[in-house]
Amino acid sequence: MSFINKTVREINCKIVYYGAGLGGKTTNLQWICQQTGGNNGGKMLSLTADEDRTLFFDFLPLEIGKVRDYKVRFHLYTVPGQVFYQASRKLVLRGVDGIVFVADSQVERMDANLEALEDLKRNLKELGVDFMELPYVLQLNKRDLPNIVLAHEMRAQLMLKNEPVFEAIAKEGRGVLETLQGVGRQVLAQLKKG
Ligand SMILES: Nc1nc2c(ncn2[C@@H]2O[C@H](COP(=O)(O)OP(=O)(O)OP(=O)(O)O)[C@@H](O)[C@H]2O)c(=O)[nH]1
Ligand SMILES: [Mg+2]
Repeated sequence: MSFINKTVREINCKIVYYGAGLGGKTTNLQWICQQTGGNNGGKMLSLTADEDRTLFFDFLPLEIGKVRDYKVRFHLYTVPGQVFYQASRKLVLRGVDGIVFVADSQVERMDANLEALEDLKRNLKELGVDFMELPYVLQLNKRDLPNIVLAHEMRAQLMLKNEPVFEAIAKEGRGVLETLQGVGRQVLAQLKKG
């Protein structure tokens, strides 16, 4: 559901970082913003509450290049992971073109990851989005911490449809751009089809 402006020949694609609270969604965008700042990156807008928890969303526009003479821009968003921001998450998902699910690798966060996945599937269904057709990648974040679940166990529990999986340490920028490229490639492939 990319937004195509024929007059100025621009296409805006919406990519949403989804996942449980404190998983590292905002950290991913901060890293991307740092890496791209000034060049093809725009300014990052964050609406935060106490202790930097996302209140409504973060937003980062990125210029990607051209597809068939149209300038393509990715609009990166994060949702607020805290359970009680359910309504905001659904709003942010409106018109989504691709999703990065940021899973927290810590043993004690696996239940929260699973709950966030259920929440994602429910919201997409309510918005009438066909998840099986949607560009989607899974990121296993916080691989630097000691008490983490083995990657293959996380895959077994969290994978939904044979999606690409990326291990990451978002705090250090590891795996962050790979994850973005993973979902971006799928979004561009959909665009070219359309
Ligand atoms: N050790 C470690 N800490 C991380 C990593 N990525 C993020 N963090 C930390 O985890 C905390 C939460 O990160 P955020 O990016 O704010 O998490 P969020 O998913 O946006 O959280 P909400 O906005 O509440 O949904 C911060 O203190 C980050 O520095 C990582 O790979 N390793
Ligand atoms: Mg956040």
